[in-house]
Amino acid sequence: MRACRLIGVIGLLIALQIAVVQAADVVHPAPPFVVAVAADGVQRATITLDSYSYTPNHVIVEAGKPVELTLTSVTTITPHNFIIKELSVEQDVSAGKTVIVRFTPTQAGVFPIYCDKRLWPLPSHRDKGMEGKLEVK
Ligand SMILES: [Cu+2]
Repeated sequence: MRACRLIGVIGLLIALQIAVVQAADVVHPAPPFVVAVAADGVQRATITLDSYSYTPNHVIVEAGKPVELTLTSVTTITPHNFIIKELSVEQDVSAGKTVIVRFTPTQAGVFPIYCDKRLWPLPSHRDKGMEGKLEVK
């Protein structure tokens, strides 16, 4: 009887443990980053490029005001790029380098951001999750 009870308690503990691990695995997407408009009217933000991510990966800006994004790569070898096809933005960012891209979105919408680099025959960086979105309001 006692052994049964012990086994029951152990079973419960294991179930709790599994529940805790599963809760930790739930992905909580980072909230979108709303870019502030500076006194000079420019919307400035910094995006960190790593293998294989953009941080933040969801950026919100206003239409009709210039956007200035500082792209900082924190990789040591792997080159990346930053593409927003619909806005004709295509910028290479070498490993460990920082570059600035400037553009002015004219219409509202949600535009994909991605890195199309790939080491053939491996999947592209975008396929490995290196993508985000620019939301224009
Ligand atoms: Cu890349």
